[in-house]
Amino acid sequence: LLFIGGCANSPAPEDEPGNIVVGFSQSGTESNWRKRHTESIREELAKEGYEVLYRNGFMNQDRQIQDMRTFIAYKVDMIVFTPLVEDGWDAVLAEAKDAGIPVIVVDRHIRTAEENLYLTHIGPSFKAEGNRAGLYITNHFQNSSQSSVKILEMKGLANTSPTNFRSEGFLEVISRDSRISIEASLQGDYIRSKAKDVFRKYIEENGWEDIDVLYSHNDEMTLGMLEVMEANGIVPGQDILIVTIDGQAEMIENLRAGKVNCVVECNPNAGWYVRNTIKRYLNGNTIPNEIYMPETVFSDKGNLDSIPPREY
Ligand code: GYE
Repeated sequence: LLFIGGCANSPAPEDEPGNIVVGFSQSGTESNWRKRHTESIREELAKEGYEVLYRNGFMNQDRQIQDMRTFIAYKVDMIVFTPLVEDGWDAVLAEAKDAGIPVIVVDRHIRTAEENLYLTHIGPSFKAEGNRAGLYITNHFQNSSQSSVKILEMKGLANTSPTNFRSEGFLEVISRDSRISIEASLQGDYIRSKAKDVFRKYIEENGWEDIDVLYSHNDEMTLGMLEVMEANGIVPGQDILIVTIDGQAEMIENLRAGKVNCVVECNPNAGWYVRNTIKRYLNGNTIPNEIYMPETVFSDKGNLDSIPPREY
């Protein structure tokens, strides 16, 4: 079991890496980004010698809650969990707390009625990602004589912090230029086929000629929309300026080919941070409530030759 004491000179006998069991509940496998995120965490925890019990929730919250209950029943030492949505976790987190099992929330944020139901949250700043996407657009049109700039926003899954913050951060920046506005916001749930269908339907009904910019909350949805554009004679990156989030390898190729204009990185490599946090916690260190991961942006206005190789 877990050593929670703060005295560095008297390590508990249980505090041996081989004895630590971590339950890792992932929300799904909807994107290459997510697959890399899962691998990153599993790889790093294995390096530390922790035993990892892994469960995939397949984008079903009830299933994810069931997975966490299984970990509690197994009396794991620690739960790492990447929540599908923001709300609805209070009961299972209280059960983990009663069982004395610390929980680390990774990637998306959660909202709980009671405080201290989990140890910490580790993830990127989704608001900063939205800001960066907005900045690319305001910079791009800064010296243009165009009197209006209309944006189609393809949102990720509702009731998730990346979706809310990516919208909020984006709006915050584009609202500085009164010519720029969101013409339509569609919902693609971070899923390629969903965004493809929703976008196809949108242009069937509204045409696309009014749209100057596509702002897409993730690469998988952008890939689906690129297929629709190409099938409809729209030249992506030219007829419509494209800003997308994540930075999957395939999207970096599209950026180099001029099919998309700006890729805001979302860093999936959470593994090292999770590993380090668990280790520090087991050693009795105080853990901050929020741990941010660094990220950057790649665009046709930057140096395309210096983009680090992608492993996702
Ligand atoms: O951008 C997307 C994935 O929650 C930040 O979820 C994550 C998002 C990521 O499906 O590709």
